[in-house]
Amino acid sequence: MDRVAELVERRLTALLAPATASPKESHETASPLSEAMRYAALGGGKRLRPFLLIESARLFGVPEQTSLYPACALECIHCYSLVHDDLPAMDDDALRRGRPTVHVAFDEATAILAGDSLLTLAFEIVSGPQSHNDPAIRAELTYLLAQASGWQGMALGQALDLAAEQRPFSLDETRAMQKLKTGALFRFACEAGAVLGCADEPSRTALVRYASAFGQAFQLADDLLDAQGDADAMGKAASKDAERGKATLVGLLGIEGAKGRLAGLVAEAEEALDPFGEQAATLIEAARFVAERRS
Ligand code: GRG
Repeated sequence: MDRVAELVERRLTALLAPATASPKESHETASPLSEAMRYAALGGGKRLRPFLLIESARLFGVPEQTSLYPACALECIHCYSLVHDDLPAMDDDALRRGRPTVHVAFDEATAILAGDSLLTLAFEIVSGPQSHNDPAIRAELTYLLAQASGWQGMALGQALDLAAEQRPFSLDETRAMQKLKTGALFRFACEAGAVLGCADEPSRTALVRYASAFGQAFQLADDLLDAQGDADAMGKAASKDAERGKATLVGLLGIEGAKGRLAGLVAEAEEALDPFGEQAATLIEAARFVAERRS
C-alpha cells in the first residue's frame, strides 16, 4: 500500500497544476485555486481506492502503469468528496488527514471551487488519451465513474446521510445509504480493475461482491473508530457521529454487534475472491487491514 501510495502521490503531483507556476504560466491571476487543489489532494491519505483499483487490475495481468491514470482519477473524486464533506453546510469539520480542512486553511468559496475542480479534473484524467490506449475502455471507465460519483452513487449517499440527521434510519436504510456514500467508489475501484483487465462476467461479479463486503467493512471500521475514537490517530475529530445523530451501524447494532458483523464482512470479502486463488492474497490482506485499521 505504501508503494502504491507513493506512485499515486508522484503522478497526482504531475497532474495537478504546479504550485510554483507564475500567474502567466498558470493563467491564474491571484487565485489560490490550484494551491487549494494541491493541498486537498497531496501529502496525505491512505490511497486505498487507487490501491484497490491497481490490485484488482493486477489480477488480470494489467501493469500498474496502465491502471495508474484511472486510479488517480478515482483519488481526485475521493479528495473532492472529503473537501465538500468537511464544509460548514455538511459535516463542518476543521481537521482532516491531521491538518486543517481546506475551507479552514483557505476559505469556504475556495474550498467549494477546489472540490469542483478536483471532480472535473477526475473526468479529464480518466477520459483523456493518456488514460488508456483503447477509447472503448476509456469510455466505459468514464461512464462507470460518473455513475459511482453522482446522483445515483456517492452524492445520493451523502444526501441520504444528511437526511438521516433529521429522522431515525432503520438498519436497511442505513446499509443502503452507506452502500452509496462509501461503497460506490470502492465498487468502481474493483470494477475498473475488471474493465482494464477485460475480465469475463463471473470474474467481474466476484470483484463487485468483494467490493461490496470491503466497503461495508471499511465503513463499519470507520464508525467503530469514531465511536471508540482517538482523534489523534484518525487525524480528524472523533465521536462526531453520535453528536450529530448520524445513522451508523454501531448506533443500531452496538459495539459488540458491530464487531461481529465486521468479522463476517471480512470473511465474505475473502470468500468472494475464492475464484482467484493465491493471486488474490493482497486484496484479502487489504480487507483484513481495513477492518483492523486505527486511522
Ligand atoms: C460531498 C458528494 C459528497 C460526498 C461525500 C465519502 C463522503 C461522501 C464523505 C466522507 C465522510 C466520511 C468521513 C465518511 C467515512 C468514510 C470515509 C470516506 C472516510 C475517509 O476515507 P479514507 O479513510 O481517507 O480512505 P484517506 O484520508 O485515507 O483518503
